[in-house]
Amino acid sequence: MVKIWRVALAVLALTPILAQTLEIQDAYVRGLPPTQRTTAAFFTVLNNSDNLVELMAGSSDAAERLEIHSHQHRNGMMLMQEQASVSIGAGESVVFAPGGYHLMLVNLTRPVRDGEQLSFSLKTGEGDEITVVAPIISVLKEASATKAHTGIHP
Ligand SMILES: [Cu+2]
Repeated sequence: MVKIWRVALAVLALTPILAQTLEIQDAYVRGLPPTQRTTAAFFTVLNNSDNLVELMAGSSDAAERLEIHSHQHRNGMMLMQEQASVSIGAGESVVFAPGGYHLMLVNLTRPVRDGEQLSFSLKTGEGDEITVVAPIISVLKEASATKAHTGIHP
């Protein structure tokens, strides 16, 4: 029993700290016709650590740059605003979803075809980086209620 415990500790010690801190769930990238230069990625981020984490955009080989955006309703208009970072409290999660926070992939360097995969990274204020491999799902397959609310752009 003691021996097994030691092995478990050794495995924990080898696990990258970031993997224990941030967990990305249900990630997908919106698939669009090849004429589109920009798309968005959606996911849920869990902060499993005991500290507040500042989440920031990383990079992707499928786009020139990544930006975190929020949506705000102001005077009946919906505005997208770039966010330098998103704060995630200890033990809390933040949902990136159509109509809310989203990760914009700006100036796509390749088509985002339904059924394929794409990788992008996210960074933390501490300088850690986490890479996410996400499926591309055509905008035509997203819930119709979501599309009616947001149009082709997130
Ligand atoms: Cu946006």
